[in-house]
Amino acid sequence: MLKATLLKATQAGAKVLKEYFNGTFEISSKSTANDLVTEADKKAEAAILAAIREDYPDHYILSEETGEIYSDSTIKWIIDPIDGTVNFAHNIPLCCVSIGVEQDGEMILGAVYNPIINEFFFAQKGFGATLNDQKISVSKKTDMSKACLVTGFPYNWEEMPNDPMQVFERFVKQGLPVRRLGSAAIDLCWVAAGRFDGFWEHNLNSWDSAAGALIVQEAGGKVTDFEGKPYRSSQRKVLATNGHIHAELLNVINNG
Ligand code: 2AM
Ligand code: CA
Ligand code: CA
Ligand code: CA
Repeated sequence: MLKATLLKATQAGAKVLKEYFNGTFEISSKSTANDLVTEADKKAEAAILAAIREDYPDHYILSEETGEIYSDSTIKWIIDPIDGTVNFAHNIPLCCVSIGVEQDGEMILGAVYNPIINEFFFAQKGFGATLNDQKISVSKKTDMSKACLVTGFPYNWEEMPNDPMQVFERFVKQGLPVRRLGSAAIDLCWVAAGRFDGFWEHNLNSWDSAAGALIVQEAGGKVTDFEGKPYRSSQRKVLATNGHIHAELLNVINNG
């Protein structure tokens, strides 16, 4: 069963995070000095892939450190072995395993587990979202001026529409609290749990958002790109809210 395999794979990855957290491990840089990968990312990924392969040897896999393992299966596993690697490398307990399962282009299962503070988020399409087996819902806030928001910034800075710094500035200048945790998957789950009312980020990869986006939707929230189009795992720009303040946030992102 897909769900059982997802849970098993998430636990296998999380076990590695827990073992390595606060310890000593090898850290290397990828594209830039702060584009990090640690021994733990690789070990967690290996454990996750082994758990999936044991049950489904021929499913399509997309995982951050390994890349794409192509197959013509309709099931695609979208994996971030550690989301929040920079936090992890600095002993900041905001990091997680994030695994989403997509079928024919639609997210059907998502799990995000932060084993350091023991928060396990899960969603199955049509069955709601949970945190440690308790049902969760997005916030009820309808007034953007009272919202608490979270965002993340791209690492490889480049010219792009809706310049991230200007978008950030527009919200901050309106006096809104905007947080920056450093893990997009956790940001999304915290929107799902109603801690934040909205999240946006400009340049995400599918493994950052796939599981979290389904968790937000199943918690009653809304996830789109910056044009307001429904979430697809391939999109780079992601806006996730409780639904009530979605249009207002889109407006600030696009128009100032
Ligand atoms: P990661 O920890 O898996 O790399 C926060 O803004 C998000 O950006 C996180 O989900 C983080 O995922 C991702 N991120 C961190 N460093 C990055 C980099 N150098 N390039 C692209 N994404 C990065
Ligand atoms: Ca990374
Ligand atoms: Ca990530
Ligand atoms: Ca990662």
